[in-house]
Amino acid sequence: MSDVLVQISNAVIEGRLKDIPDLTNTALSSGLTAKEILDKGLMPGMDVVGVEFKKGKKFVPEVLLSARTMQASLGILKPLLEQTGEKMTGKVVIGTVKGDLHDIGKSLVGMLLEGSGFEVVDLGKDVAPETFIDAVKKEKPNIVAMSALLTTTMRSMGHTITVLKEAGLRETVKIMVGGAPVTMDFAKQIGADGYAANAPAAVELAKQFISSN
Ligand code: B12
Repeated sequence: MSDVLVQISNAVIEGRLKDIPDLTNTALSSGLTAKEILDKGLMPGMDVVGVEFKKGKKFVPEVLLSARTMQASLGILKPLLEQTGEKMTGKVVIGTVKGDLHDIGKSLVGMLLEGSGFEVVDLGKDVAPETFIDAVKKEKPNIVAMSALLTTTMRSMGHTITVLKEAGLRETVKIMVGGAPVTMDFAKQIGADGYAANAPAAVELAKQFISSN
């Protein structure tokens, strides 16, 4: 593999934010396409980060730094990917549900999804069901991802699914839920399509959703 792609992977793994713009530009001027840099540099780097996080070898601040490094490169690559009409893996609308201000885990999930080639529309925190609905209408995502950290706000996930059903949009998307108090049982109870316990598992689930479509 090209040396600069290995350097890009390593910069992501080590969270070397300040090195990534130069490396990305070097890769582009050496003739590599934006898609090659994404698929063979950034994604393999984020894969390693995901595995190390799962094993407990990396912690949240390090993962966030790696995700920011990847995002800085994506900032350069995105306009080029759009120009060439390259398809992203899929589109995800993500947000922390109404009444809940915890957004660290949600952002981590969003960043890892982006690092895995998904287009991510982050609605932020305290997101009302109606805002999710509007985003589904406007963005036409493959997946809606909801986060809740409070036992009191978990219910808003179920309410959002009900409102999606009422709007006739439920069958247009796969729905995944997560956050510390959320469980697989709860996900089933409210009619979500899946639950993941952490960000790397959320990426795996999102990929499964896309490949089963
Ligand atoms: C940081 C924090 C805050 C910060 C949030 C800052 C921010 N910008 O997010 C602040 C100070 C604002 C805060 C406020 C409150 N907090 Co608070 N907070 C926490 C704390 C310490 C850490 C949460 C966190 O960021 N964890 C790190 C991230 C990376 O982990 P995570 O969120 O679980 O996300 C991972 C997974 O869950 C999963 N995941 C997350 N989202 C999603 C989504 C999908 C789709 C998928 C698939 C996966 C997934 O992947 C993530 C990455 O691996 C927790 C305690 C804890 N240990 O969890 C309490 C905690 C969540 N807070 C709690 C409480 C009570 C509150 C307050 C009510 C306190 C108060 N009295 O004011 C307020 C509520 C404000 C509100 N309306 O939301 C309680 C909740 C209790 C409960 N069972 O409901 C906790 C558990 C603390 C406790 N032990 O009492 N809090």
